[in-house]
Amino acid sequence: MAAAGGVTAGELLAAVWSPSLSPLTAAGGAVIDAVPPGVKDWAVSLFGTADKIALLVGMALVIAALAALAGVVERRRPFAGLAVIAVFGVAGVAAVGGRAQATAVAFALPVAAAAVAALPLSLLVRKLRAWEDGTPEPGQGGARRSFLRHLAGSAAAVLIGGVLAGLWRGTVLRVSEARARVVLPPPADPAPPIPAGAEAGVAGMPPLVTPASDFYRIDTALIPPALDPATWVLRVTGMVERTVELTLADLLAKPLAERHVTIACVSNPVGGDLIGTARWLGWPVRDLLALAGPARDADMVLSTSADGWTAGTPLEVLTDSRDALLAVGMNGAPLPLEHGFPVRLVVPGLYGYVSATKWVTELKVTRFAEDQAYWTGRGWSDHGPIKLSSRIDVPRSGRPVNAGAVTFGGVAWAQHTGIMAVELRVNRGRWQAAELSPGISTDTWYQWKLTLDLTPGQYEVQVRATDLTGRPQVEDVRPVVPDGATGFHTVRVDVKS
Ligand SMILES: Nc1nc2c(c(=O)[nH]1)N[C@H]1C(S)=C(S)[C@@H](COP(=O)(O)O)O[C@H]1N2
Ligand SMILES: [Mo]
Repeated sequence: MAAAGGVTAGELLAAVWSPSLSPLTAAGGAVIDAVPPGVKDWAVSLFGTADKIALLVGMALVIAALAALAGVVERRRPFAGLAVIAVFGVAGVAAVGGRAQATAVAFALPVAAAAVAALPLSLLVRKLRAWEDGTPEPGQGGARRSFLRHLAGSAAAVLIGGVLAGLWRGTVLRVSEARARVVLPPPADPAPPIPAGAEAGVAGMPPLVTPASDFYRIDTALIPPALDPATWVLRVTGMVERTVELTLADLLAKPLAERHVTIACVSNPVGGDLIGTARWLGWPVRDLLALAGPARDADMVLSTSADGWTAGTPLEVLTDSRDALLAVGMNGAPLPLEHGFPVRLVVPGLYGYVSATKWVTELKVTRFAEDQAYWTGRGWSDHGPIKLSSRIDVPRSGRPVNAGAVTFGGVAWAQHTGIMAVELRVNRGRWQAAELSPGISTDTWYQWKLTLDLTPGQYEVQVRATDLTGRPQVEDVRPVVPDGATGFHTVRVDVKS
């Protein structure tokens, strides 16, 4: 029962946090890899297409045998069985280590599973011993009844956990398969080419275009909603001449535009990494809104996600010439589940909390005076234009470097305005112009670099940017609440001789 509890807990946690690699699938994969080819062929010829089932049954038998051993030794000597459980955990970690999809979360799962298994093992064995040690009178049986009650309770928990894990895993797998079948049309309006030299070419800098797997994720969803693309609909409602309904097929048939856009979180501290650039494919929101015909006195669009989260975006920003997109693609693939599959909003120039609704299902045309979005009224401003900022990526703060030519590199952004200049200063000395790479567009971050000659010692290096209207970055240090942090990113550099 304890082993079943541990395995179920591991699978349940995996269903939520690591759908592509659970302890059981890792162990199964490890067994498949370890089996010599001859035995594999023999198994396939014996079980045919039932070879996966056979593997699972085999694993269940091995786990049951080890679990029985754990129970027997735990009954003889307290904690001895826990050692057997620990072996389970270590084997699970080793199995995860051999998998290509291994992540920190996946490594933690077998440990968590073993910890969960340890509890009922020691509890149930203690109850069992109490029952055995006592001299149970017929009809009395307090210890016996207590043992059986705990056994039944554990069984119920395992059953419920198992059903939940199976259902959730099934949904995620089904939606992942549906996502894999989504064919994105080529953009009618392709992304402008990335200008030569946009990559500053400094070793150790994050790439100009952030891979989806490295893209920061911020949302209130404990587990990302798994939406069936076949039944997804977006409704445009509120102060409009006519409500509009859009299916994914409708959306994919529209002339789509592809744009590089850098999105950022309002909670990104100065120098933080809650920011990333992707090539988004989508239909301009202004074209959708034009179909609906917003009322003259409307000034906000309240977008709602499948899980009830909302963002309030100025209507003007969604209808002006910028490419606010109803996005279906990220870096050439359908949106990942965590980034809003099947459809999200991407609005150049606004923090995510007022614009970037993932798993979007409704756009309500309304007024700021009438509707509040999720974070508005929770201490955050109802308007959230991204603040001009810059960051030093290389060298990393506190990482020692060799004396001589030290190359600094980083990014600067002022979405929809663009960057004119980036400067560095050492120990609050004079500002020195960095070499600014071209942005992909004014809607993306710009990379920059500057090589300084530094003698051994400790330095404080700061960066500041100026946008294309000539406005300098704000030096005043302000926190992320209520509408985004300001201040200069400052790093400490240790120059060794
Ligand atoms: N449905 C939903 N969409 C959401 C959020 C959310 O909590 N729920 N968070 C927003 C915030 S605060 C940010 S910064 C961006 C982050 O997008 P990403 O996770 O794709 O990087 O998503 C936005 N869209
Ligand atoms: Mo955010």
